[in-house]
Amino acid sequence: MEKNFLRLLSKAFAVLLSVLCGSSFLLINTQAVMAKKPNPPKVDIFLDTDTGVGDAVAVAWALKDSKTNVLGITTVAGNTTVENATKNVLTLLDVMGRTDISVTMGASEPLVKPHYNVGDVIHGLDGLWFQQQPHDLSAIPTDAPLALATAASENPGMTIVALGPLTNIAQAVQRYPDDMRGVKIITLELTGSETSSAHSDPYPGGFNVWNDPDALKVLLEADGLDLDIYLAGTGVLDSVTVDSATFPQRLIDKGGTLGQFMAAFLIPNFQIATMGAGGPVVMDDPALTILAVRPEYLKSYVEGYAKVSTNEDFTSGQIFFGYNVNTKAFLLSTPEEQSILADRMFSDPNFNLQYEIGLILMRHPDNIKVITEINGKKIKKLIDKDFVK
Ligand SMILES: [Ca+2]
Repeated sequence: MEKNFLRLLSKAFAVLLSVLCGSSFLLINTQAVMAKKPNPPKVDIFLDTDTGVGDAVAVAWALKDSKTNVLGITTVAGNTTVENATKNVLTLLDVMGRTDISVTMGASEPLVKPHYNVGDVIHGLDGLWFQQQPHDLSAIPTDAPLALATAASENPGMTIVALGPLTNIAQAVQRYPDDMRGVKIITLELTGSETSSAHSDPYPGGFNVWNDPDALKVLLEADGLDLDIYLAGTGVLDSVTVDSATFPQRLIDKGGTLGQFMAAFLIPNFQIATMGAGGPVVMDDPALTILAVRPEYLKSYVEGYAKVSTNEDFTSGQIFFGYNVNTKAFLLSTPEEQSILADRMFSDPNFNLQYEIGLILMRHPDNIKVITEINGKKIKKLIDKDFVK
């Protein structure tokens, strides 16, 4: 009897133990499952684009990336007309089945300069090497500054990836300064590639800034708005390349419908970009977009004060960037003021050069961050991985 009781007791204890162990196992397992699938918050970006071949790849990458949330797209004249840029974006959204993304057609020409159609040479007459599908634009909203400002006010600290001339963004800052306060803007690019220095590149401030230097000027002079402007420095994106022959072929073989669509406009673009010679091609627009949503790949930048030439001559769009005391003071003062200081240095016994330079530097805070180093290898891998399975 006692034996039976003991046996029963030990059995009950065993059951209790197994239940306890089981439940704690369950508990641990639940925690493991919960730890396994944390929902990483997506990075919100707004795309402003003059699509354009490179832009199309960048927009496609952003829409495919699981960590990126595209708040909206505005279009601008640059690589092609704004109507073409808009139709090209709409074509891409159709191909990707992402017609849920809002598109607003923006500026048809720069703030001051006329729109030049030189981009046709590398993007084709429609801006996408004849891959554009017809679209009726009559129902597309046309107030891009309002679209940008609305998104900025609803998403404080929003990042705008500026893939085209900065016209829409400058107009948004002019019309809605309070909404645009604190916006982060990441854009191309100080000069061309490492093989074309500031002096040999035909577009000394990059094609987009050459297109609309007055728009960059508006942003650089937007005092008190705390704009956080990042500009890719000279050659800094040059390590992000794809091979002009194998990449389109792999898109065709393994990239599905989107891959075939992209290859159709990349092949002629790459032929022109390499002058038929083949070899690597820099993917600067996708690289810039990736930097906006993967800040860990942005290894270093230099903060300073910049001015842009708005002269209608060969300096148009050239960016002068000062990051040390001397260059900043030079950019922030006129030659007349510099002459007066030189005179006073030898005539005024109380003259204090450091104090005077300090006063000049206080005229304007730093207004730009120039990206100087990135993790190009990782970015390159990401482009390859996301388009070619
Ligand atoms: Ca562009």
